[in-house]
Amino acid sequence: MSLCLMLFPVCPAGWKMFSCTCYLFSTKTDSWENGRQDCRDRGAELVTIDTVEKQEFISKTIKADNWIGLNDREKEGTWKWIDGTPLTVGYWRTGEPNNNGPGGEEDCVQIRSGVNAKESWNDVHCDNSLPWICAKKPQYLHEF
Ligand SMILES: [Ca+2]
Ligand SMILES: [Ca+2]
Ligand SMILES: [Ca+2]
Repeated sequence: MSLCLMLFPVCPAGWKMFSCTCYLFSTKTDSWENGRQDCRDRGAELVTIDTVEKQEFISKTIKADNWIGLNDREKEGTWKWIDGTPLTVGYWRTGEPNNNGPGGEEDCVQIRSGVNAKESWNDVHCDNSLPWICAKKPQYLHEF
């Protein structure tokens, strides 16, 4: 059993637990920045997807295209997670990222629903209105 599970992790009501992280799938839609702010207001951040297991969990949970915490706003073509970590493994759709859409420059990333989990990311305009996914660590009933 993992250390996390031995400490009895709990997520707030309405959040889902996966791999010792709590996830909130928003029901509202807004810009990437406003989604990010909503996560921060909840003591969380837009989700970082750093394992294929997380990618698959999120992919099968979402019912619509959702914001994730990845962007190239600072330097075009340099993808970073919200904590500044560079992207190592991405699950892009064929032809993406293309920085090229009807909204103009595409610097924020959506995970698409209803497509192959390993090919589901697309860069889109940051002002598009999408639901978003927040993530944070659980609280523990047993603290050392
Ligand atoms: Ca750009
Ligand atoms: Ca871009
Ligand atoms: Ca794109």
